[in-house]
Amino acid sequence: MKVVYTCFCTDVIHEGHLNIINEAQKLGEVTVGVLADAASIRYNRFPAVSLEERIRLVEAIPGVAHVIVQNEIMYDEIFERLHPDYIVHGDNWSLPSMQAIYQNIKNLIKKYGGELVEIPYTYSENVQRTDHQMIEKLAMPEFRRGRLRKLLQMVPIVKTIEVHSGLTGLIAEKTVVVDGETIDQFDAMWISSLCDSTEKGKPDIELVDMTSRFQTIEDVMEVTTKPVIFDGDTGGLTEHFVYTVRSLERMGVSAVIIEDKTGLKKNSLFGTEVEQTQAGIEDFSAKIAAGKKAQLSDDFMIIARIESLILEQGMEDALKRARAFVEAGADGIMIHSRRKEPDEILEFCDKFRAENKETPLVVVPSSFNVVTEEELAAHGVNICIYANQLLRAAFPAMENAAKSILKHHRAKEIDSELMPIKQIITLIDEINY
Ligand code: SPV
Ligand code: MG
Repeated sequence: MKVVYTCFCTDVIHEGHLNIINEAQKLGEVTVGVLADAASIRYNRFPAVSLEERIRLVEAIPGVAHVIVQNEIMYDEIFERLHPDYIVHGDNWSLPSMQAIYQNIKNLIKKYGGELVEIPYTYSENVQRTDHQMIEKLAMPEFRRGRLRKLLQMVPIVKTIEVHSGLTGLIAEKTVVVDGETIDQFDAMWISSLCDSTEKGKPDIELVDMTSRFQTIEDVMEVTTKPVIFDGDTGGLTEHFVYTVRSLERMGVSAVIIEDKTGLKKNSLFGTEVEQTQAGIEDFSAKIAAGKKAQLSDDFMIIARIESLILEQGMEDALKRARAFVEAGADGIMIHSRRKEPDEILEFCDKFRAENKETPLVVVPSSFNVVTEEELAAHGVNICIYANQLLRAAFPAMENAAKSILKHHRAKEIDSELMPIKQIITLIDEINY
């Protein structure tokens, strides 16, 4: 019997998959690989059902002899293990990620032998509808909210990018980078107070009210599926914070991060150049505890952000606060710094991890941007937030376009640096009905 292999990365079996198995069966004994969670997240999308359920779905297809787990997107381990005579795959190779997979299979066939059999992809109305339903499920508040906790179990570090609008949400949702045989994308989105305020031409001093901040969340959520972490500033009055927690939960936000400051909050990257007051440990612990008590869902997270290093209060103060805030019920700790080097952040992480192995750690490497995700993960960091880069990328590009038009009294000179009109009018998917 010939060894025939195909890999599925899906939550639902539709006629396209059945067609692949049908064709594969004609070639020999069929083994199906089910792509593991961590690999699915990087390549395609977050799985809406567990690996065990996905295995059971595939096992139930007539004509499937064996089901195994494919741990990596690339096929190296599969060739080493099975030496397949045939790799059966849909012929939808147009995306850069698919091109990388195609090249990988071709290279492995050169090394191990075997043959790639391409099956015309089934583009039926039913298949497209099933695909859209799978994506829509991920966007539902109940499902989206719990995704951050699941991600924390699945990936070494949750890569989070700042978004402040529907458009930036789409960038976070859809940007995939293929680097050789590595495929990568962001896991989650950060609704930054700095960027949300700046986008509205306002200072980052809790001036933009919650109703307006919630509208930004809605704008983002309407066009995305990835989990949202909300920058809750100081959380405001405890009496107000408990309402914020409920609203965020209801919207499907996964976590709020509140910082231990009181009075007029200014952006942390000003550090001690401006007057800022750190909240007392007891008061801030009470705010966390009140939020946790008000929370109704199990999966929402309240993360406490410690400003001791920003306000030059020292490492011991930061650690003391971390202990107290975890004790008060915080589901995670964010530690911040505005130093160019990551030393004090890494020192905090090492010291915190020495006494606490479980509580997720969050870091925002805006100033200490030399540090890599891998280094952070090695020091026990679980969530890395790129807190303002999309907004900072957009502003100089827009200002440059404005200046060029003023200088040349026409728009021709800047046009080559702009997105083509055809591309912008077709950028947004329309709903077909
Ligand atoms: C934000 O993005 O609004 C933050 C992070 O709070 S920082 O600007 O570094 O304070
Ligand atoms: Mg902020």
